Amino acid sequence: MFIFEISGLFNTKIVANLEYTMPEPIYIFGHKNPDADAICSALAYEAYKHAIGQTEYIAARCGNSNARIDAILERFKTPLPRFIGDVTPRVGNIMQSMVRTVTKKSTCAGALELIDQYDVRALPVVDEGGQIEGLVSIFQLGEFFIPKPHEPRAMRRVKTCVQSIIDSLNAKVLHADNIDEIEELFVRIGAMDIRSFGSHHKENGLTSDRSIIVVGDRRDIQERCLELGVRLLVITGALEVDEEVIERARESNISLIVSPYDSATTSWIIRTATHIDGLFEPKVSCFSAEDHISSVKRRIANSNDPLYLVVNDEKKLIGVFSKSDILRPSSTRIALVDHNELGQAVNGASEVQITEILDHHRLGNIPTEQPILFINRPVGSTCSIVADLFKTHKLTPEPNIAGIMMAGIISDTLLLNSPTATPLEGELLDWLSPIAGIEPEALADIIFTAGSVVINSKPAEVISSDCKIYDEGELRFSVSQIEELGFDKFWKKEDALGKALEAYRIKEKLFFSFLLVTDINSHDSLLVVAGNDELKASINYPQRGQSNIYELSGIVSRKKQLIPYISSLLKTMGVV
Ligand SMILES: [Mn+2]
Repeated sequence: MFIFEISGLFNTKIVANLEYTMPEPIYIFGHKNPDADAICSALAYEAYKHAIGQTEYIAARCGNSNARIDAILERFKTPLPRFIGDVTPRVGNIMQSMVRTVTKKSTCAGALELIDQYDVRALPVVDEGGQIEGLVSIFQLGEFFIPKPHEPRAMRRVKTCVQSIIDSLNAKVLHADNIDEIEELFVRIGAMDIRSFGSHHKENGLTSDRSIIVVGDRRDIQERCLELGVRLLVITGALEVDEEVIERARESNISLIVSPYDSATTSWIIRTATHIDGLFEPKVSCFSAEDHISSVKRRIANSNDPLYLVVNDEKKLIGVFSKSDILRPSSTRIALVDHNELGQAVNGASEVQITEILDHHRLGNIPTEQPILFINRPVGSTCSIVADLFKTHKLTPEPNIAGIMMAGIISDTLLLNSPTATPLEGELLDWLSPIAGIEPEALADIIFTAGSVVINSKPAEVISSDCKIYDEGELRFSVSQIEELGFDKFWKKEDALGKALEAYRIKEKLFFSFLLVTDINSHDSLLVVAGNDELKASINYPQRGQSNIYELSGIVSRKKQLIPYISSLLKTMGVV
């Protein structure tokens, strides 16, 4: 039998086994363009989950780090969470990597045995290098074996080599010749009288050298076959063959073998020795492991293939899937921290299961199919919520995790100076500070002097570093925020930043884009606006001359001050 495992699948196999014993990871994601709280709360929530025994939760991120995040993680010796830019379910997530395959030289018997043993409806046909050649299904094999009385010749046809017949029958070889050549042969049982045998043979119009004769211990028929010069003589029932007959077979170079089975079984098995070459379907649908499930669903909607093949760039088979695999709900699960709007979530979030949301922002619209854990508290940071979970459950975080939670709190509340800060943040900093071994003020210094985004980044990166996109009815807009020690550096780049903001608005097709530049020292902000004149005219904060910059005295919080202002502004304008 010519069945082999495709090389390179062994690694996948091990992974598959591990996944079977270990639950699949549930990734904890902060929002796109993550800020310190998004990264810190994902790391802290992972630590909390592990502390309560839910080790399948793993922190992740769907955006790049920045100088502030780097400074925090360096101080607390913690690596950045793993980057996963897209969780859209793909073929690679659902395909079966352990695939049984056949080659063109495999026999029907071999294929049927695999189909039966592994309870599959089809087998991929590959070449010696593992490249895909087609698919053989139980329907195609059935077609070959179903009796067609009006085509008696087709029912006796075998396309194979003598070696495959020997293997299928597990036959004893008395004489064999040219056993590897693929031939089209016709099987017949020598059951009739010797007189009719010869004439019947002629009538069929088949040359003797394409005949396989299956016969018991009937010496007269055996000798007649040797005279006629048949291709293969098969003696059944493990019967003894006269030495004289063997000798004559050798002399006439006629292959002679002994089958352990009776004549009916033997002739049936000879037919199953037919090679699947010529029986399989060479036109098959191939997919890449990277293909999105949603697009595959559309592609196969009207197809009834028993199996779909997954190939790599070299056209080598790496997995298979069926229609039911693709229709099963996604097994990918994620938890969201520091956001609850799909527009801000990792790409593909709407196509996977969201198991939990921990947040402190306004409620966006995120429908779920199942009930989920949803904690949304109007507190200063998501790290406050996680730290409070540790505290309430009387769990002491590791010093580095305590420090990371302090960093999220300090960063989001500007060291408790933002109007978003609540009494909870003060209590939590008092609790965490001795565990982490650092004073909040000392940590605030590290965080806020970590480097000016305006100086260290290109204008386009300044806009995208902490940028959130919001949906308000049909309208989409973005609000980016950067925090600086004083506005001096901003004024040097004001023109470039204004242009980058407008470019971003056009690229993302947004109604408007805002950039909130906050001075951590004075707790004031400047607002850079990219949008139409009507919008600009409606903003009732002082404008800097004729520029697109407004002075927002006492405003430091995007979520608690600016977003509510924008909502009322849009209502006043009558656009939502
Ligand atoms: Mn936050």
